[in-house]
Amino acid sequence: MAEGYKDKLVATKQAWARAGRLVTGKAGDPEHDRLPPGQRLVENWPVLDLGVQPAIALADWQLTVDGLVANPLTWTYAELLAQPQTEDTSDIHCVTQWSRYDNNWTGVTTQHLLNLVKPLPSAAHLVLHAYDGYTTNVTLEQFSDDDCLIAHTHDGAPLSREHGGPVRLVIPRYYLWKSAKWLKRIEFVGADRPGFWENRGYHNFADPWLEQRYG
Ligand SMILES: Nc1nc2c(c(=O)[nH]1)N[C@H]1C(S)=C(S)[C@@H](COP(=O)(O)O)O[C@H]1N2
Ligand SMILES: [Mo]
Repeated sequence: MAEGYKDKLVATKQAWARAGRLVTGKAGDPEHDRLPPGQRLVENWPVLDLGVQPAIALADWQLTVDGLVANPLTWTYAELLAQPQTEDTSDIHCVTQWSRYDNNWTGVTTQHLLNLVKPLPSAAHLVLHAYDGYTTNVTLEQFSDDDCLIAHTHDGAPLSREHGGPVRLVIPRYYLWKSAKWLKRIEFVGADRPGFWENRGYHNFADPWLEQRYG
């Protein structure tokens, strides 16, 4: 594991995944409920990561989008801001059983990005790479959700370093470990490639309404 990672915390969470901790076994109904099964509402915003919170100056931040796309690209922070900006409010759900309502995000929609890079027909999966070495995987379909943002602003303020600033992914329909903080690279691939937590017992798809905590 990379230097500075909280190895003990990772081992504990991996053991919880093996033991199926925190699973209630109930299915939720997003049509009628707001809180997915087994979750409790928090007003604060907990910080969870591997213990390495990279400091990336705005002048140094870059996002590379590559792999199976017709038009790979790299954005500087200024180039990200020069794209059409979208504001969206969504709830976030963490696998460690807390949910936080009404997070107001500003950023670039993944739909806009997809229109620019044009995934090849073979690009069914994505790997999100972060500046701390973290990775997580999503399907192209998950990534295409209209509330999925490459976000730089939260509740009107620049996203703080501890929560993934300058830029993180926000994919609110899935457990929060899919929302890569300190986003560095979006790689389009043909075959699914599980990421950091998916390789340690977390569910590959991570739908909180189906309580897909572990898989
Ligand atoms: N780059 C990176 N992104 C990450 C993580 C991480 O360790 N590194 N942890 C994930 C996990 S497990 C969670 S629960 C959320 C926590 O986001 P927050 O600290 O903003 O609440 O970030 C996710 N994204
Ligand atoms: Mo997490």
